[in-house]
Amino acid sequence: MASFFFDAVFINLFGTDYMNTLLRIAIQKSGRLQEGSLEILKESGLSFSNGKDQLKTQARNFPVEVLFLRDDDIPQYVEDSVADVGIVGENVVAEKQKNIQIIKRLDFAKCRLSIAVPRSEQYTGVEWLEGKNIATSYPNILASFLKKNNITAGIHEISGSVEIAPGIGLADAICDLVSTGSTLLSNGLKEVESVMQSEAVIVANPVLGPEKKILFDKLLFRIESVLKAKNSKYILLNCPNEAISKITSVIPGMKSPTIIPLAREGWSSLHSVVDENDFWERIDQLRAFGAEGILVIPIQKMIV
Ligand code: PRT
Ligand code: ZN
Repeated sequence: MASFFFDAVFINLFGTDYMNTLLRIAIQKSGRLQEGSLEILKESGLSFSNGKDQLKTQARNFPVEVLFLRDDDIPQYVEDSVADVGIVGENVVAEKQKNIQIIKRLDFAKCRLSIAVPRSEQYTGVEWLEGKNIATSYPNILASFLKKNNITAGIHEISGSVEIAPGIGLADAICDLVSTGSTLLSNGLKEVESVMQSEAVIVANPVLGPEKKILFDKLLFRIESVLKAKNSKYILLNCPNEAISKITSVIPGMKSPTIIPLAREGWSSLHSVVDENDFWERIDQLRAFGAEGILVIPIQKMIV
């Protein structure tokens, strides 16, 4: 009975019988990408269990199977079509050089891949690296950075604790991920070159079949709605009627703001959407134009 209902829902939702087609999504099993990956899928309406020792699970309400993997393996699995799509750091995508496409940046797990040297060194510029030994877990990215800068240096590949390499005499410099910079600081290193910026991305196999493509487009549409909502705030304020046009020019909203007259003569309530990034600047302008009683509310989903 439960299974009949499940199949019937798929047939109704997608217009065709998709019960045999599952979109397989690979996400990190545990680590820095796990929480953000689960959050974005769950906020996109997917309901599934994610027990500690689970290798895969099927969503209860969308034809998706989630695979829990090591992040380094995700590009290979997507290239081999073991997974159709995956969520992984741009740094890993660039390093692994697989035949996969970056579809969307996801605005979490932001970091940079940087070169760092001991704080005591007089770093004069990229030419300082000539003839030096650099420890890294990202030999391919580092090699193309050095080539681009016409530097010949030794690349010493290590898989973890890269930051200790100069201290134990293993290398002159390191090339590693940095977010707050505190790991470099506590190991007596300073960041001298930024090699690449990175964040979590959705990657896909470039040749998804037509049924999987439909499922992926549906999921992507939901993910985009979640991301847009995260970057926007719903704003309500009161203003004198003569300020409406100036205020509208500052917060034009999705199409145009909603304006509702207040019981108080000559005043209106104005509702709109404002971009998170220039939020404080806008608020200052609104106050200068006479806006009062400003309320700002998070948006859960945004369908434009
Ligand atoms: O087990 P598995 O192989 O799946 O995980 P992992 O241990 O290889 O990866 P994990 O979970 O550490 O990182 C997964 C991804 O998170 C990376 O590939 C990046 O895309 C992203 N990310 C974002 C980071 C960082 N920020 C980060 N700060 N990955 C690692 N770090 C490390 C960095 O290597 C260094 O040791 O954190 C330290 C620096 O941090 P700060 O804040 O001190 O600068
Ligand atoms: Zn890893």
